[in-house]
Amino acid sequence: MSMAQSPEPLDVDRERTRTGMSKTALKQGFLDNLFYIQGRFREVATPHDLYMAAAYTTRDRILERWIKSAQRYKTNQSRTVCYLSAEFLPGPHLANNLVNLGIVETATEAAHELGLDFDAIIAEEAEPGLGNGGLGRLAACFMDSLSTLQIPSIGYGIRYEFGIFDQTIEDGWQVEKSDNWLRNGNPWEIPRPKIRFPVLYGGYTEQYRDHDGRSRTRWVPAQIIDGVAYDTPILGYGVGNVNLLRLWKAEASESFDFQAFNVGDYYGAVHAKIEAETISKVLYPNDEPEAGKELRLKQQFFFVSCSIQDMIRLQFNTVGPLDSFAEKFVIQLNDTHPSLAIAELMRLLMDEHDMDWDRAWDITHRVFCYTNHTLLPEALETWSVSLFERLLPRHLEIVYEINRHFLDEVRVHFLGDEDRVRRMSLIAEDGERRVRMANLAVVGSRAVNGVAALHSELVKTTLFKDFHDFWPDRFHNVTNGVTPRRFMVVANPRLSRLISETCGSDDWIRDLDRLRDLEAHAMDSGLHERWHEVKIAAKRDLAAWLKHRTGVLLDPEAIFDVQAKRIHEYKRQHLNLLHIIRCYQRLKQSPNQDMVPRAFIFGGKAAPGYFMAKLIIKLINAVAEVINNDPQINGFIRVVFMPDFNVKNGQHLYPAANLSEQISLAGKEASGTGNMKFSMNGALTIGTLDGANVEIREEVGKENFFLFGMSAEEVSQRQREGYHPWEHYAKDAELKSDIDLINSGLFSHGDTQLFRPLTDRLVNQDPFMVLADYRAYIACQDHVAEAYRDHRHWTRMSILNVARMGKFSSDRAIREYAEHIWRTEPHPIDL
Ligand code: GPQ
Repeated sequence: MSMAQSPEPLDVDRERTRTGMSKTALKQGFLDNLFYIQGRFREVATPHDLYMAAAYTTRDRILERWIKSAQRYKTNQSRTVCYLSAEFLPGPHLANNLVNLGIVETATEAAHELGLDFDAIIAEEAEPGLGNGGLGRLAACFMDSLSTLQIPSIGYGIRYEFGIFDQTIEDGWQVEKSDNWLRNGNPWEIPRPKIRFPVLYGGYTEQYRDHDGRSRTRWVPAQIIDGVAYDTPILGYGVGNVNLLRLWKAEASESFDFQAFNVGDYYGAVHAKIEAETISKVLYPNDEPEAGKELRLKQQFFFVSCSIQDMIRLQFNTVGPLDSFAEKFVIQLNDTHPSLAIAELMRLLMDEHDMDWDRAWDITHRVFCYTNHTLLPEALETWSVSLFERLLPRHLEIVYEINRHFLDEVRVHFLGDEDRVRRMSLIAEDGERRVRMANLAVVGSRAVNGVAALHSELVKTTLFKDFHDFWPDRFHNVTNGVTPRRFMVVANPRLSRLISETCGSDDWIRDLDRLRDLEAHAMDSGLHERWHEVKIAAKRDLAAWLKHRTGVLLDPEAIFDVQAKRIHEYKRQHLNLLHIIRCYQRLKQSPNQDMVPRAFIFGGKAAPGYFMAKLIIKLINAVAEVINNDPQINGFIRVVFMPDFNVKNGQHLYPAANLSEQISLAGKEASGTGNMKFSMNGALTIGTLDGANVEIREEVGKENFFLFGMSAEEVSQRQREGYHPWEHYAKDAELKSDIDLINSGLFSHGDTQLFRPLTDRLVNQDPFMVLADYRAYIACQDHVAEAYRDHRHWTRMSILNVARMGKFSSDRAIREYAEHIWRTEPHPIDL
């Protein structure tokens, strides 16, 4: 039974005493939960017991609002945004929920009076790592903003039993450990064992005639698996609205099991259970390139099928007939991973709900919208037709039929242009036939958007040029944003307090444009002093954290120069490394030079099968080992790799950074969102004109941004002309000596071959033009160092960066989706 069917109105007074917000109520709730849920008394409670009691006490207070929201949404028949995403990276819930409930101070005091270490309780929570990086974190920021903006919504995804691996560093290499995040239980989720849908795979299709004599298709599957809903409440900031993150867990279908039992195959039945459960077992740890694995396609269809069936159930429960499905729902596809939903909705409408093709297509293409997150060709999903057919025979028929209708239209519009038809087809015919998921997503959606202005432009002019020629109005831009609740209020309470005091209100937390009020104080020396103190305090905290975990000691007075993101060649961590090696060589050559001390901090995971990315991690650690232990360097520069960068650990990083490294090759990073998180916390950016960097620079002013490198246009021109990296290597003596130093074996205990694959690739191919941008990068870094010497000027730039970050709130992004793409309205739930 869904919570939307709660039979009686709430007894508000009873709820208030049970879930009150006063300190006394919080203390009582906490002790009750420790006793009745954890079965513990104070003296024997473990830190984990204390965390669970705190989590349940917080959840109790959210549930009241959740049920109210569900009731209201149901009676209002409100239009609902369904955000389909194979990844969600919400980060630990407790601190964020306390912020959104507005009870951080009360809870801190309550904990203090109970003699508890509040920070330790918060730190106890495991990271729900159900995503790889930016795409999954964006989904979580959007969920926060949807609730805060009071827009009814459901996030649909997979409840992976194992999320993104935990990264440890051993002998400088990344080592992956499985992430058993559910080991100690998950107090935030509510299982809904009765919200369960069958998901079909394999088998064949057959034609039959229904009682009206119409020809119909039946899919006879070879396997049926159940998806069971697990719900996590997503509370908005300072509002009564609570939306739903509904994640599906795969279980063996009981009806299927029985068949095995009946023939006495008990062992086989249990085996089928295990096989069924593998579907939601583990997240694929590839960030951008696709693995193309059968299990991945099964996962995608699994969550998509459950989600569409759930929406149809909700449609019947609230509005009624399916004709208004596209008015009741809008489905946002977070990249192509859920784009099978287009074929699945068609199948359900036609095969299960008796619609003809035209009516079903009319609903389908009006309900879907698609966000593209990459232009990298290797990251564009395609599935071989033979695999697709084996797993989803009915969906292949539907894809062919969509394609036939679509290509007919193209042929009418572009008479005789068969080349164009070939390019636009949903099926790639060169070599092994493959289904192009991006083409399916564009054809099946009424709106397509990129994630930053530059990216959306490139989407129209390169990747989807043919589609843009055909349907110019279908294409939009919505620049990404991040939630200031998580990345400012939760991560950086000191800065948040200072901003609220300076602006005289905390309204900026829900209206980030209000940060502009800081500009009036940008020259105020009192503010400068406190701004500096806040940053230094965060740097001390980070230094202590890193010392404890890596043994490396950083000087809080040094520039904290941070690059934290997935390790990928296009993001160019190795360009950063070349600068570090340059600083090292300079210091070795003239030890007495007056260099500004720097701490180079890296964080990020490499896909386990991405050899070059793993070698980059090894090189970072190898360079760190030599520099940190060189007595001549004497701590002037330090290099450290933060192990296991994730949402939780990132919260230590953003507040402490002085310099944010956003140095991807122009045209390659669709948006980036770390760039926004750093800048919101007062870091200055060194970056290329890529992704959202372009707009960040526009907002903060070019005098407050360290720009270097080729533009996207210059990049494509250079590539057209023919790019020869070895010419840079041959001509630039410093560049040559930096690369030669890597090859000398200095960083690898004399092994001159270890890093050869990396240096050879740079000198011979350099697909991301590291060498072409090297000189400009070094020069720009020299400007950074000079600028840092002028503390007053630096602090002013830092304040202005924060003051001008309003645009990059995910609230602004969601408002744009709501207005231009979804056409949804807020439905406030009063407190
Ligand atoms: N992104 Cl296609 C991912 O994190 N994973 C992916 O599979 C794809 C894209 C990122 C992209 O690289 C960043 O530039 C964006 O800021 C981010 O998605 C969110 O849009």
